[in-house]
Amino acid sequence: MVREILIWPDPILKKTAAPVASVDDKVRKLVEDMFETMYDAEGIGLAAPQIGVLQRVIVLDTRPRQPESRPIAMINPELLELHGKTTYEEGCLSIPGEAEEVERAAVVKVRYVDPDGNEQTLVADGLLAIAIQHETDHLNGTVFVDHLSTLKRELIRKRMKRLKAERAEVRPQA
Ligand code: GNR
Ligand code: NI
Repeated sequence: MVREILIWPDPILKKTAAPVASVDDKVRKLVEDMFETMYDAEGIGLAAPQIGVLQRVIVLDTRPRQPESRPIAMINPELLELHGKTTYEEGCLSIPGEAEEVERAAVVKVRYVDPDGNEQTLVADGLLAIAIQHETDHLNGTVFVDHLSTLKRELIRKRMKRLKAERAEVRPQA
């Protein structure tokens, strides 16, 4: 099921998500909904808080720009190592139409539990490394505009306020 994606600023997007206690069918259904929602919105990643679920679950698929990649679901991801620096023009499905350069680590080592309940570790670079950091930020109540200057962030806040007002006019019941 495609779920609705929250638009920033939203109080849910500022909260810290809770660890998943056990990987059961309910979590697997959440992962399925998150992949459907991410592909529907043509994103390369999605974090559970973006659909209003405050649990530490993210999905990723950077194949549009890294063909050697594959869909990945991470439960309780933990960044173990960060190496180097890179900048990339980031966007966010919760901040539509905005894109700004953000500095991140170039390479990350991440430990997570997969939907079968098995612990995994992955070393990632390129866009996947950036997306992992962008998604783990969401689990900690942070979005990419929190890495920008106050001036840029407040301009984007105004544009999102206008976007929300326009959407409310077009879909009064939503
Ligand atoms: O779809 C997305 N594209 C993207 C581009 C550059 C850096 C990060 C991202 S993640 C974003 C999807 C999203 O909002 N995930 O939380
Ligand atoms: Ni995002």
